[in-house]
Amino acid sequence: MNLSTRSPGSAGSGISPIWVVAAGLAIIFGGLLIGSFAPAILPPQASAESRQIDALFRFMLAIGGSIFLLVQGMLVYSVIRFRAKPGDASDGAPIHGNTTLEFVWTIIPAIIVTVLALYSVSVWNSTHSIKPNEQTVGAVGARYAWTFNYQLDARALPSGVTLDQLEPNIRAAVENGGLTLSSTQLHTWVNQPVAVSMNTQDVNHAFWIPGMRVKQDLLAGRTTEIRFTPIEAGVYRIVCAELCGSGHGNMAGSVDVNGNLVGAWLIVHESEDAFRSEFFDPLARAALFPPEDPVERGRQILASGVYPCASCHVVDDLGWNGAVGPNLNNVGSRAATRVAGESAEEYLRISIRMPGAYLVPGYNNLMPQFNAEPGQPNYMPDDDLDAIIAYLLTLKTS
Ligand code: HEC
Ligand SMILES: [Cu+2]
Repeated sequence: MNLSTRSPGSAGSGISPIWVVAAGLAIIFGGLLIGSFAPAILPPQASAESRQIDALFRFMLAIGGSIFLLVQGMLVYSVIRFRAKPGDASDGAPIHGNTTLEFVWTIIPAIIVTVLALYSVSVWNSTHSIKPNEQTVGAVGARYAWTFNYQLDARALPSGVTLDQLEPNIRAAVENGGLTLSSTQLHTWVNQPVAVSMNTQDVNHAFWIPGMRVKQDLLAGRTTEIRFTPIEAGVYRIVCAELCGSGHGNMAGSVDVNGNLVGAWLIVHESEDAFRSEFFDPLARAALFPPEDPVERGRQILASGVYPCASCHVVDDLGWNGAVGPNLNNVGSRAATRVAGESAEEYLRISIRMPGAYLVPGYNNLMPQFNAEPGQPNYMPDDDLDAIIAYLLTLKTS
C-alpha cells in the first residue's frame, strides 16, 4: 500500500485525529441540518402517506447533504492546504493503487444504496397497500380536464328517495351495480382511505396531488391506481404532471377534503353526513331524476364535467373560463351563420362530432373529436349530444 498524496512541498505529517473527528461530526450534523429543511420546501402534509414519504425524503436529503459537505469540504481544504508555493511549478506526485480507499468508497455507497432501497420498498408497500373501507373513485383524464366518477348503488340513495320512485331503466341501472355520478371535484373526508383508478381518453397524463404526495401516470389503454388517506381538511390542487398539449397548464382540479370553498372561506362541515349529503345528494338526484327538458339536461351534462369542454371554452353561465377555443357565450346566435347551408343545429353537431371540418377563423384544430361509439376515445352518446346542442342553442347575448 503506497499512499503518497502529499505534494513535495507540503508541510507536516498527519492531521490531528481530533480534527478528523470534528470534521466528521460537522459533516454528519450538517447533513442532518440540510435534511431538516425538507418541510420548508414542500407543501404542508395532507395525507398519512405524506408523512412517510417526507421522512424518506428527509433521510435522502440528509445523506445527500452529508456527501455534499464531505466533497465540498475536501475541495476547500485541498485548495487551501495544497496550494502552490510561490515559484513552485512542479506537478503533484501521481497516485494509484490504494486498496483500502477503493474498498471504503465502494462499500459505503453500497451500504447507503441498500439501506435506501429497503427503506423505499417498505414505504412503497405501505403507501400502495389496499386499506380497509376504501372509498373507490374513478378518475378520467382528457385534454385538458379531470373528471371523477362515483358509483351510486341502491344502498346510497339520497334520503327520501326510494327505488320505486325511479324510472324503470334508471332503477335497473342502480340495481345492477350502480349509476355513475360525475364531478370535476374529488370529494373525500379526513381519515377516509381513497383508492383512485385512472384512465385516459386520449394521451398520457399524470395525476399529481402535491399536498398528498401522490403522483401517478395515466397510460393510454391501461388502468393505473393511486391510494392516499387525507389527514387534514382543506382543498388541495390536482395538477397534470405530463406535458399533454397546448392546454396542459390548465389541466388542474381539486380535492375537497371534508370542507368546502365558498368564496374565500374554507368551511369545514359540522358532520361527515352533512358533507356527504351536500356533495353527493344533488349529484345523485340529478342522475336519478334527469330533467325532461333537453336544454336543462344539456346544461346539467356540461356542468357535471363529464366532458372536458370547460378547460378550452368560456361559458359564463357554467363558470367556464378556458382559453384554447372560442368563447361560447353567444354561440347560439352565430351558429346559424357560420357555414352557408348548415343549420345552427347541424353546425353545432359537426363542431362536436368532426371539429376539424370547419375551423373557426383564428383557431387551430385543437378540439378533440367526441365520438358516437362506446369504446372510442371521448365517447359521447347521441342522447348527450342532442341535449348539449339544445343547451348551446340557448346561449345568446342580448
Ligand atoms: C382541447 C380544447 C377543446 C376542448 C376540450 C373542447 N373544445 Fe370546442 N373548440 C376548441 C377549439 C380550438 C375550437 C375552434 C376550432 C374548431 O372550430 O375546431 C373549438 C370550437 C368549438 C365550437 C364551435 C364554436 C364556434 O364559435 O363556432 C363549439 C360549438 C365547441 N367547440 C363546443 C365544444 C364542446 C361542447 C366541448 C365539450 C364537449 C368542446 N368544445 C371541447 C377547443 C376545444
Ligand atoms: Cu394532461
